[in-house]
Amino acid sequence: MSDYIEGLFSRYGLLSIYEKVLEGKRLSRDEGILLFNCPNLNLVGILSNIVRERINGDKTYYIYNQHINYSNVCKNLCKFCAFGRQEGDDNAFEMTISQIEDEVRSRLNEPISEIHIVGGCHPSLPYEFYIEMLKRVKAIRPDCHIQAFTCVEIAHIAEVGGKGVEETLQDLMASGLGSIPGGGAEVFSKRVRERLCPEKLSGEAWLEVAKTAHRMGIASNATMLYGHIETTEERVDHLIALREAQDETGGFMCFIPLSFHPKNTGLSTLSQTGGLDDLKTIAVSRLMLDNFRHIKAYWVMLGTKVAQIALSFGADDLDGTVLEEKITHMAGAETEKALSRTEIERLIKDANRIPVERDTLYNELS
Ligand code: V47
Repeated sequence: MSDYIEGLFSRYGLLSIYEKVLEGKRLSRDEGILLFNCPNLNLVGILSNIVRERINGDKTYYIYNQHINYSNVCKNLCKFCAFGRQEGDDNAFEMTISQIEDEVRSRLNEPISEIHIVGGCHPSLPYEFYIEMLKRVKAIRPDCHIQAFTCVEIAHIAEVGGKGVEETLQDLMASGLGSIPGGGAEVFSKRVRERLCPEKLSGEAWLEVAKTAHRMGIASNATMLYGHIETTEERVDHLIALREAQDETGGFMCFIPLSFHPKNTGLSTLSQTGGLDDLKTIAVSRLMLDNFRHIKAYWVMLGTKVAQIALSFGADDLDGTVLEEKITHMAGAETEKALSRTEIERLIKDANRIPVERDTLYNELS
């Protein structure tokens, strides 16, 4: 390391973290907070890039996927969400199974490997709807992996069916569920949840659903919604709770920090996160989550420009082609709604990384 860089690490109190990162040692809560508070983004980026390249080299993963949001009707109505609606509201929608089938059929000519299905916690859709939806999608595209229902939805579907989480997961798996996306984690802090989403599943319960799934052999992702009212300490505690859960089960594939989009939400007076916070959050996540293999820069929320730079700040995954995303765009995102395979590959190559198309479980496709 040059004297100049060493001087900088020393000036910002990061020398011991640098040594720990080189030795592959676990970082503490205080070190996580120090990294978030470090005003020199480049230094945090250098540290995160060491871990990124040690785990994934130059590889940058993406997937050819399709998103389906089957309904925005939700009993939780979280303050940060522009997507959820009460039953009967003007903009409320719920797709019928045959509309969902049509949406899947409309892209049969594309080499999609994953169908990502999420919605609100609908108060009146019956248990059988979820089972039937999976079965019909799987019947049309048996080759596709279905990643569906956040841990919050799984707990809700279980409640609707009057069943336990394990039995519900067994039923969903038997109907075509392959894995679980990372949404609904928000920030686990009780303080934040009481203020922003008091009706929602607690952080502890979210983690319990994820760990139950992992023990049954169902892999899942994890997210953190940042850039609203959470403190730095609450971000770090969220990451540590995920790290501890991962120590127990090893079932998380990927972590996705989600930048808060305030438009049309109950928090619309807040500003959107800046590129600096976005990159630092990705970098610190990479450094704290030493037992997660993948960190995703979700371009739908970050925009393609920040997502591309994030590939040097810890991220090794760009998600995918995504078409018809509603959750972020209803919250005012002005980012693209879909990217072609060529566009994603160009973004990755221009960042001097190697594009690798993957399936949901991170098997490399040719
Ligand atoms: O659970 C809601 C978040 C999530 C807003 O697992 C918002 O690979 C920003 O989890 N601004 C859904 N975020 C999206 C999600 C996801 C996306 C892509 C890939 C994966 C994966 C998971 O979006 C929600 C919530 O945490 N959200 N409202 C908002 N205004």
